[in-house]
Amino acid sequence: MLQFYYTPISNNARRVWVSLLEKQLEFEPILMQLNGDQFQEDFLKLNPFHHIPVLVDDSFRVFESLAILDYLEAKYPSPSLLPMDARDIATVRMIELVIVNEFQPATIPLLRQWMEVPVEAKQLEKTHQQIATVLGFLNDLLREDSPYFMGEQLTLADVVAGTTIPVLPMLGQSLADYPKIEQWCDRLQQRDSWQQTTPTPEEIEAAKAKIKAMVQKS
Ligand SMILES: N[C@@H](CCC(=O)N[C@@H](CS)C(=O)NCC(=O)O)C(=O)O
Repeated sequence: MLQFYYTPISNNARRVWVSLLEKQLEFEPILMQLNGDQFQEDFLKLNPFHHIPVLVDDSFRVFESLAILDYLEAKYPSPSLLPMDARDIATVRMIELVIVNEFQPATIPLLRQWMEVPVEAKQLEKTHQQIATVLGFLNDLLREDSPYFMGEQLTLADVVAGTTIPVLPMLGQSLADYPKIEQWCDRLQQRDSWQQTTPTPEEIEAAKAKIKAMVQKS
């Protein structure tokens, strides 16, 4: 059976978790505390960079969340989370990479602020600009008459962006200026896979100290 190493408050892990659920795969969830357990010898054999998520499928292990999503799609193609058309495939990939390379790094100052770690006003202004650029880009790609980025089909674009963007209101960034994004977030939240993987307030509270240590290092 597939083994999935994760922690509940990780967006990087949640996108894999949602995909496993959407594909209705059986898997064994292995909860990591990230309190030092990621440096244990056995775990370092799975991922020498000591990060979750990790997926183990028989004798094969894969880490890096986007690589895991590619593996799941290729090995377990039904239901598919990728479109067929060349432009659509490229758009899905572009959204995934914008989230990972542009959006996630831009939110670190917001995480610091949320943890009551001092952040310079200039840095916050830059953060808000970067986030506005990402939100504008996503908002333009969503259509009023389609539930998801690729129309009726839920794809990895929704999975990756839709497990990351909804944290913004918790970090003090309203989505009110982006009604299509707000509606899309609400729509995703109605899916079982989103409901099952939404961190509870208790899990968020318990994770705060770890997040604080992480943002202070970054
Ligand atoms: N690029 C990696 C990032 C993974 C990552 O940063 N995971 C964090 C949790 S969100 C982690 O395991 N941190 C523990 C550590 O670095 O020791 C991916 O997409 O899978």
